[in-house]
Amino acid sequence: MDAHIAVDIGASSGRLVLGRLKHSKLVLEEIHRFDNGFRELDGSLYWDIEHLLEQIVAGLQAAKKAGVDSCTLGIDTWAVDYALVDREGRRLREVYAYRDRRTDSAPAELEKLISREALYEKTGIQQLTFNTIYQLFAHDREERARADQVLLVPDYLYFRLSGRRINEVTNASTTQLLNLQSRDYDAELLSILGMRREQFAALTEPGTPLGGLDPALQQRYDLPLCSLVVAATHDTASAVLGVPAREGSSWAYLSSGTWSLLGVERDQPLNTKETMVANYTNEWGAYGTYRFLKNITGLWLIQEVRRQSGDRYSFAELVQMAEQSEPYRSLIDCNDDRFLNPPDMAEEIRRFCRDTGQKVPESVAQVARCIFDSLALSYGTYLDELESLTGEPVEVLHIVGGGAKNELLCQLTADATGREVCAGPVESTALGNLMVQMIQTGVFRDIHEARRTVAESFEVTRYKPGPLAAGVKERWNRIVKK
Ligand code: LFR
Repeated sequence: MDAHIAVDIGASSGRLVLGRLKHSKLVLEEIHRFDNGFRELDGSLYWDIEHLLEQIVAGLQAAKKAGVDSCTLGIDTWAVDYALVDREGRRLREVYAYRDRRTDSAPAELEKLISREALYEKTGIQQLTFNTIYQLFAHDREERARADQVLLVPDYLYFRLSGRRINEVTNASTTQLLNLQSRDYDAELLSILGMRREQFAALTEPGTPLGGLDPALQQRYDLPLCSLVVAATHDTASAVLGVPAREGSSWAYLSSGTWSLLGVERDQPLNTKETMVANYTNEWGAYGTYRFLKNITGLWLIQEVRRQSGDRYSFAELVQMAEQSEPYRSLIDCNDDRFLNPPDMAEEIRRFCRDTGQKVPESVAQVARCIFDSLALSYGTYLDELESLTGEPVEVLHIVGGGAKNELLCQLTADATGREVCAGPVESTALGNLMVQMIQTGVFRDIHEARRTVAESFEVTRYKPGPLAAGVKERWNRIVKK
């Protein structure tokens, strides 16, 4: 089988990408792209999961039209969100979106039942109000008890395509319910939630073959013959696999999309008191790795400014406008909770600047500039922190994902981190998804060979650090919460 398809769905868009090895190079072709986003229904935020399924089917039909008769298929999406299904596999309700505010008080409530320290010691997962543990804790009790199984979003999509139920591990770790020692769901945490182990499926490693599509689906829609392979279903896990890093070099990654995930790949978790206080996570990776990283509110800031201005400007235009705007005029603490899902992002940014006694960004250009400057400065702060927590120097920062094509942000990042930035590939998530399929089918021997091939197949752009304007770091340190 020489055709491989990655279904890669992020918070704002999804795509089906066809990957093939041609003359020792990995060649990608986007065969279908669609919008994604959550919407409000009766005061709650939900994803339109049926829309995603329809789009996967439409993408597979497009692949067939393009001449793909048989292929392997892997799926990745964002993390933490879940479907509850009954014994027959019927969904009990729409899938909540993680920015829904029903979990605001959940961390404090749960802390009455288990301390933050104990929770972190067991799981090594950073505290984010939307982790599945908090979402399940805040979920309607009766419905939670009635659920036959909890399937995270990509698990659910695999289930709907094949009828098979799994909990893939890279994503399952973001539930904050897995125990690092036993490498399974933690019995105490489940009992705090009033849940049973059987309500979760078997933990399944990336690279596990899952058989074919549901035959009824395949015939009804005239789809290619697909062999499903379990991808690293958490998009960030796939994105990190797709980093074209050289073996033995000291590198960190920044997976830059709706979120900015800044971290290093390790073969052991690091869950000390210090890493807990600094709120770093140890998400499980493919092939025995851990992603030691921090979530930084990423391009979501600019995506929301754009959306709320009625999509008046393209992203490229916003970057261009920001480029011509005064640098470091106003700065925001990107990880302040107020930016999680405000009704008006530009207004919230202005309010932050007002509250912290700074010049207020008035024009869209000034708001965009404030976002890019602040993101870059965040990366600088957290990269230094990361180095000191791991005790290992980072020489190169690989930026992958959509943010890698934002030249302004890449240069600002090189300046703010004082490190060489290697930007690209943009499609690292789809690549990571494909790499697992290609390792499973024997195209690549292992992840090292796959990464070497990615490095040889895609151009990266290098940015050398320049000097930071005087006084910027001091101003930044004053406004950012530690
Ligand atoms: C990125 C991502 C992050 C996760 C967030 C919510 O798309 O998967 O890794 O923390 O979305 O699921």
